Amino acid sequence: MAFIRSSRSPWHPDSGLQLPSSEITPQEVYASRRTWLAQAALGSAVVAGGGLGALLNPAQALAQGASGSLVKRPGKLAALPGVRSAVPGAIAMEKITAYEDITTYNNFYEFGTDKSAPAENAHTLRPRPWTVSIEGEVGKPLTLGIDDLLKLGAMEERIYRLRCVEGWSMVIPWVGYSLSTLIKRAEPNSRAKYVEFITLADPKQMPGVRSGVLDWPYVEGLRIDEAMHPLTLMAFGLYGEVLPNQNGAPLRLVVPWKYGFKSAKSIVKIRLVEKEPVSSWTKANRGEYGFYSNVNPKVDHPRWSQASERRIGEGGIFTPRKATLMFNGYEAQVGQLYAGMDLKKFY
Ligand SMILES: Nc1nc2c(c(=O)[nH]1)N[C@H]1C(S)=C(S)[C@@H](COP(=O)(O)O)O[C@H]1N2
Ligand SMILES: [Mo]
Repeated sequence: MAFIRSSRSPWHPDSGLQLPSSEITPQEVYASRRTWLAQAALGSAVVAGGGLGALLNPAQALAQGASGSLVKRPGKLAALPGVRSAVPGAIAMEKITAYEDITTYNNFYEFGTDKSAPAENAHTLRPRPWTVSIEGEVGKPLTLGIDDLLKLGAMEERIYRLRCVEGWSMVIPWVGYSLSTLIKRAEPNSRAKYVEFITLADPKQMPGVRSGVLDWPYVEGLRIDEAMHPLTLMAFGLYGEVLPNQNGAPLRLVVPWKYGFKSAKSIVKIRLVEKEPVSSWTKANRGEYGFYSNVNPKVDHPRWSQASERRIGEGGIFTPRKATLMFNGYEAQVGQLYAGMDLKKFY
């Protein structure tokens, strides 16, 4: 049974989270408030010493001190221990999508192209044992096992919007740490301008890779500054528990300001490279899926508008669509990465 212990509980002035009041007892609220006050002091100390000061406002600084998961664990999979709060700006003030929706409406073409196929088929994926190698333009090439990867950084809960290029979205409470924590270990050299992510493509575990729908393995890429941005998450879990297979177990990328396909699942290799990597989706259709693929309501997909989105789990076809936000709502944090770039050309 997970308790709600966080600065974002209902008394918090800018809480937008919809926590059912039945889940919060007065004792928990009291305990939470004390934790919050204690952690707030700690939070500002961390902030003063860290490199993130410029991104902070006071409410965010307080939020940074939260400890424990904001969401109630579904109790389906193993809990991830020691979950703490997020980096500034990493909590969407919106209703969190239900676990059921997050885990049954998926894109993971290695298990089939229907939205329900990953949940139905991904039981054959074996998330253990698992290794990830980091290679290329690095001083210290590394291969790490999943247990070492889990211990490499402090586990943070980050409630991010996920916006698929197809026009739907969710709000997902991921658990993980900044990708930069992992990449720094390999000591990238000055030629490391981009990062390429290579995912598992094993036909024995993944029936979909026998189809030619994409060029396997699924490959994605980021510019090095995008990869090192504090919001870029190496996710190991969601809803306080390890990742369900269909969501990219045992570890997947989450880049919240880009269309969902940039967030590669079930990663086995990370390569630091000099040239812009060609992702599987760009290879499949260069005109429709660019390297940057930043969420942008003003740049339409060739076949549909990107101005609005359908929030999964919130109503049916008669429910009004939500306006899509520039950089998926993370413009304050990431906008400066693209200063001076023509975002219509570099989509
Ligand atoms: N390896 C791999 N990663 C992938 C995909 C995929 O098909 N294979 N689909 C992408 C797309 S299009 C989206 S929208 C997100 C969906 O993540 P979710 O199912 O956890 O919501 O995963 C991305 N990562
Ligand atoms: Mo997507």
